[in-house]
Parts: sequence; C-alpha cells; structure tokens
Amino acid sequence: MALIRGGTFRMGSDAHYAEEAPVHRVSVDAFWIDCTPVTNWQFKQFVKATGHVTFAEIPPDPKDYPGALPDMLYAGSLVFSPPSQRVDLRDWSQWWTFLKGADWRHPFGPKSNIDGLDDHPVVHVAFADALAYAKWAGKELPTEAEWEFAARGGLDGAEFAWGDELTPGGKHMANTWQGEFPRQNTCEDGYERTSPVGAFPPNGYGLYDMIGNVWEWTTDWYSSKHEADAPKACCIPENPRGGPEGASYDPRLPNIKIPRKVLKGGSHLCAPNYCRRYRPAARHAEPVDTSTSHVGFRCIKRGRRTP
Ligand SMILES: [Ca+2]
Ligand SMILES: [Ca+2]
Repeated sequence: MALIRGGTFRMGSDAHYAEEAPVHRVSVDAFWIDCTPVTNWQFKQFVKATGHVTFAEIPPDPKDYPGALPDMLYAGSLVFSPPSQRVDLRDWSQWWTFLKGADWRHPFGPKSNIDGLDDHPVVHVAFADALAYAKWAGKELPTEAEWEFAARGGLDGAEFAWGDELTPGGKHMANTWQGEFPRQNTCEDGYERTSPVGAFPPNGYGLYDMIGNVWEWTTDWYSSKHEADAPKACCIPENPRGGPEGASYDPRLPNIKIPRKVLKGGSHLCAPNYCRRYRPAARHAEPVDTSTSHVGFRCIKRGRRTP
C-alpha cells in the first residue's frame, strides 16, 4: 500500500460530463491505499479463507425483482460482447450480455477460466463482494473523494492522472480503448480486455491502474452532480461521504429502486468516441447488485499508521 498524506484539492471537472461538475474544494485525511486493484490471485486467497460466494454466483430472488421473467432469473454477470456491426451508442444492450455462469472465476462464461490471469484485476464483483473482501483484509473501501485525491497523484486540477495529455509523446499511460467503440478495438495500448496490474506506469503517488483497466467501486452513493464550491476556506468539506442513498436511484427507471454507488477511473472500454471517462474526475453510477467484466476495486486503510 502507499501512504496518501491527505490535503485539500479541487475535486471534479467543469470541462467534461455534467455529473463531474462543479469543481469544488474538498479535504481528505491521510490514508493508505492499495497500489493496484485487487487481483484474481488475491481474491482467490479471500475465497479460500472464507468460502465467500459472490453475488454473480447466486440466482436472483424473484421477490427482489418484481415483474422479471422467471427464465431471466439466473446466476450470471454482464460480459462485454462486441457487436460486429456499427450500433446505436445509446443502446448499451448492443454490447452487454447478461451471461449465465459468468463470474469472477469464469469471466467470459462457464467454459472460460482465469488460468494465467492471476495478476489481472478481479472482475464480476458486486459492491457487497468488494466490501466483504475489504473486511476480510482488515481494510475499507475508499470514498469518492479519497479515491480521486489518490488518483490525481499530486497533480491538482490536471485532466489526467499523469498530466494534461491523454497520450504524452504517443505513449499510452493506461489500458483504455483505441478505435471505434464498441465494434473496433485496435489495441494500440497492447490489451483488448483487462491487463496485468502494473502493466502501465504508476501515477505520482506510485499507484497503478487508477485510470483504465477496470472501474473501481467507492462507498459513496451516486448523485447527479457535485456540491457547489465552498464560499470560504473555512467551509471546505472534510472527508465527504457522498449524497443520500435515496438520491442515487436511476431516474430513468422510476419503478426500480436499486441504489447506486460511484465507480471511478474508467476501464479498458473507455473510448474517445463513446465514454471519455479515463480521468480522475470522471464518475459513473453503478447499481449495487450489478457486476460486470470491467468493474473491480481496491482497498484503503485510514490513518497514517503503517498497515
Ligand atoms: Ca486497451
Ligand atoms: Ca482502474
């Protein structure tokens, strides 16, 4: 883990998506953070020790999903499945498949496995799975503010975790998507899907893969925008914990009340033509019951004491 000394920083961005605005000052206390996302190997040790069964491995309870067709209530997870044609970018069902039997050990369905992927980030973990791992490891999950402070690597206000250019001198600094999402992945960064943690350079705090590879869970409930900047230095929020759970529901689905957490950092599916969320300020709302092939997590420990 790396020690993040804490401080005041400018959180959010006014230059990109509406949910990242406004830029506002926030203070966070010191904490330690994992240098990489939790890997398949690490998650394996957790499951071996605890017998933990992940959310994706348990068939959904019909009581929790009123109106769902019974034959849709199977254990599985969302797997990215690229279409061969150009598709409507507003319709994510064109490239996401809820695949029966997909889970962290079988990232592409029951016939797949994680052989050779020990050093890749674990995926297909729902929020409760990340939380259970953190508890077992004697750690916690970061808030959005802690995560973003760490991701910035000391470059306050910069666009990216490494400066203001996406690919400085043509060099890829994170595992993202090159080409026309979702049908054409030119893999100029060397990876079509997840990559070994540490394959790309660390940020100024020595943290790998904060940007790209996999999105990472935080503990904050999602809100559609940030709070306004404090009018005076006295009133800068300290260690903010996000908005209320009730405000995190998806307004497009008024009948489905599944709360959503903030994901940070973007993933290997973030592309210039679709989702430019390979930046510390970027955020995404993820329902707590959802797991996918591009979401993982890392843990923190609050305080300065060496873990
Ligand atoms: Ca890539
Ligand atoms: Ca990441």
